[in-house]
Formats: sequence, structure tokens, C-alpha cells
Amino acid sequence: MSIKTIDKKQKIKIITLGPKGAGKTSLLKRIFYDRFQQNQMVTLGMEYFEKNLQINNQSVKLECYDTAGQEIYNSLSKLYYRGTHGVFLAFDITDEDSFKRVQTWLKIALEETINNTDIYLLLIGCKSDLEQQRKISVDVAQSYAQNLGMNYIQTSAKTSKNCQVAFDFLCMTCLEKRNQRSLQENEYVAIKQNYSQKSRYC
Ligand SMILES: Nc1nc2c(ncn2[C@@H]2O[C@H](COP(=O)(O)OP(=O)(O)O)[C@@H](O)[C@H]2O)c(=O)[nH]1
Ligand SMILES: [Mg+2]
Repeated sequence: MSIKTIDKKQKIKIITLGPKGAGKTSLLKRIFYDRFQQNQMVTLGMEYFEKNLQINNQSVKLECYDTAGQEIYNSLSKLYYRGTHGVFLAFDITDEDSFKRVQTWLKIALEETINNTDIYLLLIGCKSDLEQQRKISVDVAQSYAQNLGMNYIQTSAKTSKNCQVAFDFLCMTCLEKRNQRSLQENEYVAIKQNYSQKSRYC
């Protein structure tokens, strides 16, 4: 009889959140297809990206969903958030309004996910190549992120700077969180089993 190895592929779901024009779709297109369009079309309908990765010897299927137009109405279906492990929370560093609106987005996301602490949010300052037009300083964005327990990374989909770094960081953190949780669950089962074994001898 042969023993089959079952490849238990972990699934990680990542979504983008943030105001229209922040640079969300461009960031994902750079990460997944290594390309950039100066006049990126407004996303219509949900866009889906997928990648199979090997992280720390673990097979991971990464599923990424991009908001598409709905951000205009600040309302996304609960389905969009369901099962999410990681979020690219994006704003445009050259636009003050974009930074204000990303804060509203965060509030909505926290309400929708009922403060699910398993979800990891990464704040992204997009368009870092436009340094001359910068309106939001690194300090302001970083301290906003820090106060809320998030990390902050600046990216440029145009030059590709930090796009892969942000992606790797988000994936690694999500996987670590997932592994920690399953470890805790296993420990809980082990304690429960141990307890019920002991109680039989009482
Ligand atoms: N210079 C520059 N422009 C960008 C960058 N990322 C996005 N854009 C432009 O900003 C606009 C909005 O980008 P898009 O990805 O559609 O934003 P979304 O609505 O958040 O998905 C498009 O015209 C993009 O070409 C970037 O890193 N640098
Ligand atoms: Mg878009």
C-alpha cells in the first residue's frame, strides 16, 4: 500500500481598500503582472488575482480581490470582507483628501469585520515617485499607522519601488498569524484531551 502525501495548501485572502484613485489596481498590476499604465482604467466589476507561492516551505495559494467601483459608494458587500486575512489599505500621498478618506475606510472596514483581530491591515502610501507633489509626510502617515497598530510602507507602481516588499510583508504576516492561530487551536484540543483523560481517573 502506498502512502500519499497530501499537499495541504494554505489559502490566504487579501483585499484592497481605500479611496478611488489611490493606486490600488496599479499596485496589484505591478505585483502580479509587473506592468504599469499611466492611465489605469477605473476598475469595473470585481478584479481577481491569484498566485501560488512557497513561503517558508509552505505552499500557499494567494487570492487577491480588488475593489471595483464600489469604493465610490463606500459600501462593499460583506462577502468581500468574509474570510479575509490581509488588507492593502491604500491612499495617495499626493492627495490630502485621499488620506482623509482612507481613515473613513478603515472605520468602515473595522465595523464590517467586527474588529476581527485575525485580519492584518497594512497601510500603503501610493505614488512615492511623485515626491514633488507630496502632501502627506512620512511622519504623519507613519504615526497614524503606529497608533492603530499597523505598519506603513510607501510604494510606487510606476517605478515598482517597494511593491514586492509590501506584498511579501503582507503575505508573511498573514501566514504567521494563521499558523499561530492553528497552533493555539491545536494546543486547546491537546489540553482538552488531556483534561478529559485525567478526569476519567478521578
Ligand atoms: N505616478 C504614479 N501614478 C500612479 C501610481 N499608481 C497609480 N497611479 C495612477 O493613479 C491613477 C489611479 O490609479 P488606480 O490604480 O486606478 O487607482 P485605484 O482607483 O485605487 O485602483 C491612474 O491614472 C494611475 O496610472 C504610482 O505609483 N505613480
Ligand atoms: Mg481600481
